[in-house]
Amino acid sequence: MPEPARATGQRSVEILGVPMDLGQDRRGVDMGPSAIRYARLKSGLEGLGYAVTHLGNVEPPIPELARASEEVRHLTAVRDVCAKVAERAGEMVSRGAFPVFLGGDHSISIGTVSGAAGTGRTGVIWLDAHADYNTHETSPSGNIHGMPLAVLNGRGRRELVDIGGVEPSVRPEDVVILGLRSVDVREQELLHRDGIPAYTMKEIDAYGVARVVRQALKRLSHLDRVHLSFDLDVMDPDVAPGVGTPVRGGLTYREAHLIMELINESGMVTSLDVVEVNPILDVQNGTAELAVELVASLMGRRIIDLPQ
Ligand SMILES: [Mn+2]
Repeated sequence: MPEPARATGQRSVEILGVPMDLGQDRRGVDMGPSAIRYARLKSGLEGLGYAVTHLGNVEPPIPELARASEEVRHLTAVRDVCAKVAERAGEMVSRGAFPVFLGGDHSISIGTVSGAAGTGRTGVIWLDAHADYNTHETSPSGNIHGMPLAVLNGRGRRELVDIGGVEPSVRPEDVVILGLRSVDVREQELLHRDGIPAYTMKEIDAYGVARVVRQALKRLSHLDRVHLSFDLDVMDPDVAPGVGTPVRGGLTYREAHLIMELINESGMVTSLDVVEVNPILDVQNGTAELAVELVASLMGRRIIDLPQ
């Protein structure tokens, strides 16, 4: 297994789209990968020194053809797609590339994270307004995009938990949630029971984003690989209107850039999801453009290059 690729330039980045919209109710996130590519993700990364390869998409069935009459909506289809994504993720990591996965709704992370974790112990930063820690038993909606972090921690339907070959895919001490501001009651119970640390918007408001991010990263400093799962709904809807499940009171433009820059400086992140961009709800592709800008900060863009 090669050294994990870090966000330091001069490495290869591989981009895989997963236009999945089966994990939730609103159409449009299936166009997320196109919108993000159209916002010049590839040239942005090339400008930072990366060799960038498009790997195309893992295509889910359209909702009209997927079997919907399951207790957990579209369970079989989501499972099949995530299993394929996990396989691709494992290959990308094994090649020594830095994988970037474009969603699609957040259910794709069941595949991306479990696939990365199949190659070695992997931590997770879950940047999200929601905890995504429901199971089929606690979920008010039955939508899988509200479940992926619980699944990765071994909770929920077996068909999902066993994807990627390592069970559970992650350990509670290897996970942090950042930007949280909307949690269901039973979901909160599960988070407490499993001891998953969550840094909410309250902590960010009270202590400032830099302190919170540094503390979160310190919790993961024992790890060699960390996956960043970036749900655009962590942003305030004023700056990122094109998401399926907006919640007021999110990150500002500047806070988000600072988070990405601090994560870059840590050199810890080795793979990335960009999920929940919904062009139908967006304004002139602004949310996808914001996503690309933030990915550039994560991957090393600086306002100015200072001599060392
Ligand atoms: Mn999410």
